[in-house]
Amino acid sequence: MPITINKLDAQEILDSRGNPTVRVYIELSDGSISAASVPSGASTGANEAVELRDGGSRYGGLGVQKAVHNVREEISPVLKGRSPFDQALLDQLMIDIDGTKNKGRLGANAILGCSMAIARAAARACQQPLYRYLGGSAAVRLPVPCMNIVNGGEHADNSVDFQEFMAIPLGAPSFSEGLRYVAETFHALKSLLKSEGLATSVGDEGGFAPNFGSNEAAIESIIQAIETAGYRPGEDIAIGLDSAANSFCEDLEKNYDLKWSGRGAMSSEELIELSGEWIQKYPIVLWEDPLAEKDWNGFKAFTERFGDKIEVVGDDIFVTNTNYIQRGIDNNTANSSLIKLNQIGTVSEAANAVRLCRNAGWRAFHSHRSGETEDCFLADFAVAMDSGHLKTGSASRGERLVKYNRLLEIERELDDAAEYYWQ
Ligand code: 2PG
Ligand code: MG
Repeated sequence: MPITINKLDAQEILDSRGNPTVRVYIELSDGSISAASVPSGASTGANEAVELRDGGSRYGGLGVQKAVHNVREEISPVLKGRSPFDQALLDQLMIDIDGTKNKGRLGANAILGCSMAIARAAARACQQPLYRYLGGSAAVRLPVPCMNIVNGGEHADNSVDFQEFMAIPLGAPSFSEGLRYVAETFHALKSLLKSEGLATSVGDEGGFAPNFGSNEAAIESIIQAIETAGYRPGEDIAIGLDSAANSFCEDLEKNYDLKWSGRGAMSSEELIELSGEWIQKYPIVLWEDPLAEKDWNGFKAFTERFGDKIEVVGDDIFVTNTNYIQRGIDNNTANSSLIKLNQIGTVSEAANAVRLCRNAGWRAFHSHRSGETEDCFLADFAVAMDSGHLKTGSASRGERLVKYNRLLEIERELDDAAEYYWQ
């Protein structure tokens, strides 16, 4: 008897910020039950797939009971009796039932929960780990862990304009060694902050969130921490940034405003000029959202200037959507796209986005959301897609560590077959 889907069910749970999110349960005809939980962002792109929220007063309007209802009443009856191994077909069916361009009727949170749960259940039915089921036998590369050790922007209540400062262990010989390099740097940074009388409390993604005087001060402290931990900046550990520039550009006409850095308003050209000075001065190898999502021309100018030296990643501008990524490829807007499952809403569409990047000679950078759960789907997905790097927060907060620990587990399982390299 071929294995089929018996039913899907869902439940409202809480994410790492204490806000409601969706967990989906799937039951197969072999009696197995698998589950998956959906993350949620704070600095979201305008064109992301829609997270369905209930509104009203319950949980400040953030409840997801409608999405839960849609899993039970709309999605489950249609998927019942179908094969869990037809991921692309089932994802397309859910897109069709939803019937909107942005998954706004059923909710991308409802659809993604089902899509992830289906993949997990199918892997289990094949008695394969999820990364092997989704990626095949060639999926043996562990991603370089780009660890976000300083949080700012919309992820912390501090005086730092940029959202993320990542330590990237590109010179490490293996994933576990790379993770050790950046975890040791995290601890060195903590001691350094303490000695300077700065706060060591953490932001949404587990990175420190002190009141640095400027973005440069944050970068310089990280470089010092890398050295104190015994590593060579730029060779063992390099720097990655996510400016999340939407957050300091309310309106393109009114320019960018790095308010905490005391530099005031500046044009796209001036911001690119300043970025160039920092790229000269610091060992930066990756820069995400250096400009706002509407600033396609600025992105292109930035990529023309620095794209041969560093990875220029589009997050809010591409929202893991192949239509926007294709436009970016056609216009040389960047040379890499961030990949967030819930920005697009199905596993198949996220995998298509990765393939599109690869075929164009771009990189694909896998990412968690600032609101996360203990689900470690992302770790398996990043290995399956062979994209070579991911970001899933700092060396603190369980919802971040669970992904790194899952990658350690995968590395152990792959043993001598495990690969690790930066490009
Ligand atoms: C980002 C993400 C993840 P959020 O901007 O890259 O770090 O943040 O989930 O808040 O969009
Ligand atoms: Mg981002």
